[in-house]
Amino acid sequence: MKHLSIELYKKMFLIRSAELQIQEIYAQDEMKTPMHMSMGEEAIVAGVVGALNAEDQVLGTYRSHALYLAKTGDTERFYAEMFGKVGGCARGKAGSMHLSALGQGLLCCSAIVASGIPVAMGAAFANKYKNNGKRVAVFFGDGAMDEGVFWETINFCGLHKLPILFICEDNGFAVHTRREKRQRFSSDHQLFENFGIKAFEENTTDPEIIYNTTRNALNHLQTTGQPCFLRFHYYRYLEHVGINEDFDAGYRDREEFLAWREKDPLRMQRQKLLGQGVSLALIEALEHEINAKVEAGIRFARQSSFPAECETYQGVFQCA
Ligand SMILES: Cc1ncc(C[n+]2csc(CCOP(=O)(O)OP(=O)(O)O)c2C)c(N)n1
Repeated sequence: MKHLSIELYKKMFLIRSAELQIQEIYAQDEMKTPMHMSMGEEAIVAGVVGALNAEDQVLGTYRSHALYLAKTGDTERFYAEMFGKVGGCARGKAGSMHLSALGQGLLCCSAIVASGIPVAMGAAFANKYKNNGKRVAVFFGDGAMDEGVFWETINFCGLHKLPILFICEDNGFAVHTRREKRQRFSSDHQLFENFGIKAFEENTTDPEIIYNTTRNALNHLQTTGQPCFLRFHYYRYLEHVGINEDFDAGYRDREEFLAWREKDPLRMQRQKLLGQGVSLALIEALEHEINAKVEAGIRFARQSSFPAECETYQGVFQCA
């Protein structure tokens, strides 16, 4: 139990530490890619990825720094991609919004809302066909549920009992529009049951609750073959895109943020570890080690070169 608490804290600390560095560096204009920051959602990604096996596959959105870091633990290819360098996970061509790590099961991330969802269905279909035991978890925001392709995919996956978890990282906003102004439905259980999909929901910043909910969903998948839909609520700390706060933009209140910030996943988990008797010295040593890994990633990225011009059309789809 203590081991799990520490492992989840390490995943979350890596994500937060890496993004704090981005916040500092981005202002210097060394990174040209748009930034959709994960700050506030660390517990979801840490808990879900922590519950999956290493060979399981994940797909994400343009807001996937957390997913990449939790699934791979890598900082070098991560930062090199942010800097647009050849050492990056996509040789500097993808930027922050299209991270991938095929060898570690991160199949793709995409800037087109909901576009990863049918791709995840294809991966789950292939896994079932090959009978290889791999599960797929596809991450998306509540805004992706406004897209028709989400419902087509839900229908097909429910019908064919594909081994897939739908992970909705629900921050209640699509850019600046609240969910209540976009969606008529509110309760998931009946809705998804009609498609043969079991729904779970948690409103928590505790990664262990998210871990356990995901384990329950995986057990359900294992025993019934039914795909699962998991809605996890969180609060986006920063603006939709960018590294700043936006509480003066008029679509949300700072008070809302402060209430969530009280339950900040990093602070809560650190307190939990201390309460479990983990020494402050050990926690600080882990944090120090992770910060060093983050700094090493940034050094690697700065030393990596920009792709040569002749690489422009390599590794990308081209029309004849
Ligand atoms: C198909 C499509 N429509 C619109 C956009 C513009 N857009 C980018 S992000 C976004 C909101 C998505 O909100 P959500 O899915 O809740 O994710 P979040 O940004 O909150 O993580 C929109 C409408 C897009 N990228 N793709």
